[in-house]
Amino acid sequence: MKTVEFSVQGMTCFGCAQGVQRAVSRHKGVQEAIASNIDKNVIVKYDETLVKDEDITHLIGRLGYQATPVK
Ligand SMILES: [Cu+2]
Repeated sequence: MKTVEFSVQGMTCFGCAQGVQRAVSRHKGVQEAIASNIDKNVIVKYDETLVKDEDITHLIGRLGYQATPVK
């Protein structure tokens, strides 16, 4: 398991964060996702044999937000 913080541009309210959190949580290999419109991020715990950072950034991108892994 790996935990990565992604900074996310464009989540302007709690509803945005909830939508991102729900979608990322449901992605295969993701154990937990916690999104915050206040911190403008989502913290994702996932199995790195099933998911890559890029899969998460693409998923969030399809929802209309720009995500970048924080190294
Ligand atoms: Cu919103």
